[in-house]
Amino acid sequence: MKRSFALAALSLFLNSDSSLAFTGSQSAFLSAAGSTRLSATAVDSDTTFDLTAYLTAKKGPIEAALDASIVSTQKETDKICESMSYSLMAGGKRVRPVMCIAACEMVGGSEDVAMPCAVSLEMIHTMSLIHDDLPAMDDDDLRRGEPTNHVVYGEDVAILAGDAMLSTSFEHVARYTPKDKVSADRVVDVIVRLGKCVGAEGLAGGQVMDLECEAKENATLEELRWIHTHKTAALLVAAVACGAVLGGASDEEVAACEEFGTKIGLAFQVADDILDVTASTEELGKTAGKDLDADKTTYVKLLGLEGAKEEAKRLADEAKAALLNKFDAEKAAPLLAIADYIVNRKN
Ligand code: GRG
Repeated sequence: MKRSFALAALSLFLNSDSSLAFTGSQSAFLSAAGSTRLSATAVDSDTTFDLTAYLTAKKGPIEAALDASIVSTQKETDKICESMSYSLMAGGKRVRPVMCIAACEMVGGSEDVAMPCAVSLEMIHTMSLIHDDLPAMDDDDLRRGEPTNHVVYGEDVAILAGDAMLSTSFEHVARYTPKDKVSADRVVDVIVRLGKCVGAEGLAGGQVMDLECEAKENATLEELRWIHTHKTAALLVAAVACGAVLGGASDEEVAACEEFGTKIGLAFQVADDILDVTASTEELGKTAGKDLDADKTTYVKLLGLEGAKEEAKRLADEAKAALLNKFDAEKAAPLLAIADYIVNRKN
């Protein structure tokens, strides 16, 4: 019971601006979440961790860093910067930035070291949403509870805003990662990881395979796993691995983060497929039931609703086990709690 309060409060927190997060009954709701006892059933991660407090502490700095990251410096750039900021600041749960910072802190690094990368990750994620919503892709007119970028700015500007946000993400992490705290080698490693997770072995490759499978009558579970390992999990892998690299992790620690990211990234997608059939458009901030209506191959279609729920839980347990293989539960507590949130989220 206590845990479901925490999850609902977390969902509220992650999707509301700071003025909404602590008002009236919502405030009571958040404090009811209080200190959440996280007890992973299949792995030995019994620990007490206040996820709501952790996220409350992270939300302000992340939103401020995102807001400051796109600035028009001349009137000629006003339009494209407005279009970029429109989608970047439209809300969103900020899962990837939080995971990057949590991984950095887990290995002994600090928030400021990971923040430029956290911003880059959210830029990459947001640009992928802008392009995903285009008529040539998923053709959607609602995202994060607002009209999609191309609906407001037109297809031409939306494509260019996505392109600009992608290149700005690389500029941002290279320019602003503190040089006195992180070696140039580690920054290059991070840039390589970000580049890889966007390209043919990441979001873009996963999306192409997704489009190919849409045209197929019966895509297999193996094909679905390939698609989402690349389209969805790759960016979550990059988030935790880059955070760990920036925090000074060893190769073995980074490898544990990669395994965690792959499993929890797939679990994230299974949860997304479940929400497509169980949540409303209002709850999701995007069109609900779209995959179902299109008879798209999803985890729910292949495994059934209960089977998909079991798959999500199995993947989350394996993700947590991978982390606990290398880190003690105290240090890993934020990422373990976020893993639970990812499979139990309401949007
Ligand atoms: C990256 C070059 C390049 C092109 C983009 C369109 C495309 C290629 C890829 C699609 C990527 C995509 C939309 C994957 C789905 C991932 C997913 C489950 C998104 C939802 O993420 P949430 O729930 O969203 O974190 P919020 O709005 O909360 O941030």
